Amino acid sequence: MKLTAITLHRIAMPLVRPFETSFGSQTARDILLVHVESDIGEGWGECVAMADPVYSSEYVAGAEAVIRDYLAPALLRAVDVTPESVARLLHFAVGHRMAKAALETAVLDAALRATGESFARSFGAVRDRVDCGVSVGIAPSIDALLAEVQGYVDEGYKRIKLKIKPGWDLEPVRAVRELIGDTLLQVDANTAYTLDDVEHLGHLDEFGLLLIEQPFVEEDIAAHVTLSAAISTPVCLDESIVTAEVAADAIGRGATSIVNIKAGRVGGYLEAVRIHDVCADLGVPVWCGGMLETGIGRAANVALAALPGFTLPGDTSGSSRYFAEDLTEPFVLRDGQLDVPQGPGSGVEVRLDLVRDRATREPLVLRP
Ligand code: SMG
Ligand code: MG
Repeated sequence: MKLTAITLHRIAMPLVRPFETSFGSQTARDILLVHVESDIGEGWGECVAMADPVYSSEYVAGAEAVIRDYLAPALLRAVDVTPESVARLLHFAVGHRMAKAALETAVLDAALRATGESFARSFGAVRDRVDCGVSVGIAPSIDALLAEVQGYVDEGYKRIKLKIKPGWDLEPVRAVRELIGDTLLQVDANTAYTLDDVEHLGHLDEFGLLLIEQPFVEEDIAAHVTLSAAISTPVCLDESIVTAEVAADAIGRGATSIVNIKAGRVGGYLEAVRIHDVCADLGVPVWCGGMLETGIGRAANVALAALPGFTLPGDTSGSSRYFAEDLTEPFVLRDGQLDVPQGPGSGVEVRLDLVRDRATREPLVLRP
């Protein structure tokens, strides 16, 4: 396709409740949407970068700047853009995977809408509904945490994930385990621990957790090898896994026995599918992570989670867990599952009225 315009929308979406992790609390999602127009039609991508560079080095204003100044001009200059060529055309810029993923997803959406194929079919999905978990932030008290978890269990979520950090780990995990019986339970530290905490983290073994996600800093694969050998709870990498090669390496070294896949973190859905394939070849289960996406990003995540290797419930919760009103038709949890969109491209329609109402500035239109 020949791209004729790339429009960057910046919008604010209030969260239904604050979401606190080991790196801070957020009450609203500051979102960058990418809209591409081309000679074959249009498509949307959602950039998953957070407002601040605290989950990873990327942040939303930085993603917007690198798209505006470097990435979009490269795609607008190209005579022919395909979903498969986006990564190659953007390879000159180091990193910025979330920014690149948003562009690649928008191009993929446009390409598939033109042929009538869904994300799910194009990725290789094998199911039309996916099991869903929910990520529960650090709470003001154990009682508040238990009330929130009970609400999610009542809604039907198939797995609970608790955010942990030093000082908020064994006690909340014990309390939640007692509350939910044998419902699947896992924890996510978002890099908050160090090797000095290996013995302490070993006490998590008594709670029968599915996994512990990213306890140590993303560059330190070796520390995760040490922890994996020291505890029986499976270690799962999130932040560290940025390419299929890194995934294969970390698995080979015994750093991770389960992998969290987020398309934004790895530069797009094509690389995400490659990571799925590498993990499947190595017999490593994967699950779909989340970045508090609106329905636009969620549609693609749910399609990805329908691939055969995604054998654990994802952080693919219903729209109501995040927003009072979503940017698409809401994703509604039914029996702990979400339906995989089957329409062309992402299969969802963007509510342009809401994109306009929630805009924090005028859309930025970039042309060849
Ligand atoms: O989308 O439900 C969601 C959030 C899932 O916990 C979640 N994501 O490290 O896995 C993770 C975090 C990253 C974002 S925290 C602000
Ligand atoms: Mg995580």
